[in-house]
Amino acid sequence: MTSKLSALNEWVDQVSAQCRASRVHWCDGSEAETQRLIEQMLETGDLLKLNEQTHPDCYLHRSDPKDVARVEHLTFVCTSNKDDAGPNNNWMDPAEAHALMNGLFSGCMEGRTLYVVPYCMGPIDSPLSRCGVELTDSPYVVANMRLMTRMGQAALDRVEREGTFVKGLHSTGELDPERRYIMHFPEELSIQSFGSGYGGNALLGKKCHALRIASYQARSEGWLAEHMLIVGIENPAGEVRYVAAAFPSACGKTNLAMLIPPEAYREQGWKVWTVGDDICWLHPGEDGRLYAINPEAGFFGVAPGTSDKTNPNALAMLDREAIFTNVATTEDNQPWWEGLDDRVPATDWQGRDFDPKNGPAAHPNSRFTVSIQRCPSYSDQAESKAGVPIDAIVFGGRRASLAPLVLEARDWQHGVLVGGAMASETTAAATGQVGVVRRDPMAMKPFCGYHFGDYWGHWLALGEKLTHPPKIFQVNWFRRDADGGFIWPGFGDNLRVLEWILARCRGEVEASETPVGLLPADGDINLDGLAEQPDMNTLLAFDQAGWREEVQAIDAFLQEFEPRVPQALKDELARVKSALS
Ligand code: SAT
Ligand code: MN
Repeated sequence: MTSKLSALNEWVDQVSAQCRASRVHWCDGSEAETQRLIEQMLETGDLLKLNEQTHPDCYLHRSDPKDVARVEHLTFVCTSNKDDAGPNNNWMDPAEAHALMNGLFSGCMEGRTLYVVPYCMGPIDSPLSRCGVELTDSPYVVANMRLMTRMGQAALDRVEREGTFVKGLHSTGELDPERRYIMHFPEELSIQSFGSGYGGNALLGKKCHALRIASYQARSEGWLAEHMLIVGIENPAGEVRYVAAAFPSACGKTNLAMLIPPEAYREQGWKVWTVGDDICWLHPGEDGRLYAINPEAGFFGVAPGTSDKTNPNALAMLDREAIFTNVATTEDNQPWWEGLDDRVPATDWQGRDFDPKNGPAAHPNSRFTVSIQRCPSYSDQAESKAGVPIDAIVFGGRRASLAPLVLEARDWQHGVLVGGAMASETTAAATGQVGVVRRDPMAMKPFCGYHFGDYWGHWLALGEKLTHPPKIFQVNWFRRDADGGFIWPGFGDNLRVLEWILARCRGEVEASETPVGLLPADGDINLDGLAEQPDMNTLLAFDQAGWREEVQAIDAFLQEFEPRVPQALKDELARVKSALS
């Protein structure tokens, strides 16, 4: 393999010399390789074995306590023209960034093994998929990449065949937050990440490749790389319709992607099929529809709050062959997190004896990594080369007030405004304050690899090419009452909203018009079988005064992206504004 002179071999040689790696290991993705890596990590303490009886082949990783989330302030997009990165990204001049990173990488792998991790994002034989190679000194990253991507020999064969691939270089360095950078060079299709071992900072196939670099690549190639789950909804007639839905990190994408229908729905024959829970690549098909693939092969899900009640499918897949990061453990060494059940943990996420005075036992952003094939609702279309046809695109945020339970955009152009104006309360998935409302267009604020103005322009242009575009909706599961409690039950009951959405897509149900979009008419959201009737008047209220303020805020937000905001988007906002006045 190493004798074949290729761009890949040259790059591996150059990096291994620069980092002074002690060994180079080309990953084949085999079971035997994984077993060797795991044994080695058990020896070094990188992994701890969990209870073999209750959780066979499950491991716990405790990260450095200062390395537990994505670091948006240390994440850069390095384009030759600063304006191309846009106000939505931190920017650094590519030459400056390379000089900085060269300094950090120089000699950083002395005594360490450099792993060459070839991976494919998307079904291995799909023309919609794209490959990458991550060079890393972290065996934990290798083990996660094996679950999260199609990693190993087949991906390497495709890389050699195609010649082009995304080059990712990663080192945990000294895990020093002062020497930590996640750099993207979209014009070079490359990523360099130093100083963190955490998920989105280190598993480069995920946010770095499949969103930041891919969004940039998708723009020039005529497709979209989005922060969306993909779910198939099967009705009692046995027809499956696919929905792609964007929510910011830690807003329930994993739960929605594998929800269990309410009992009354199950009895009628409704089923839910999981294609993906985080990232979606959308390509226009020859029939004028939009087709989606999930570039990933596994889940990197938020553990806290996952329970038999909120997500039984997730629990079912987490009792075997999973890696847990920063969860707590029980006395008999089972993984545990807040919201799982009422047992009292023995050890917290930092390995200390559990003491509530130290805060939650599991880190609020603790995670599980598991193959999608272990999911009981795994879709038989998840490996489809052509992708699945999308009927509806859903944008969701976490908003205590104003945003109704569900709202339909009038058309694609209005839908782009609805997505572009999305706002949500921040969560523990990124370092920083939690619970502050911030604009998060299409849930892509941390992930769009180029200027948002150009991105919206690309969305609009793509929509024009679709003769059968999906309908676009906005949802909000997180409305709160005067006492601060959630009004909508959420979880499995979200299917009630998806049912309305799909009925709208098929023209089976009317909706009532407001200046900000279409709302369900009274009684059109099916509440049969709900123990408690939620306050639908509040959930579906149209608050004219509140929306007037909101459009002012949206207007001010869009201004930040001038002069690159598409005229059509401004026209759309002007239309909403005048309808509101
Ligand atoms: O960024 S991660 O992929 O680690 C998780 C997330 O924030 O969605
Ligand atoms: Mn995500």
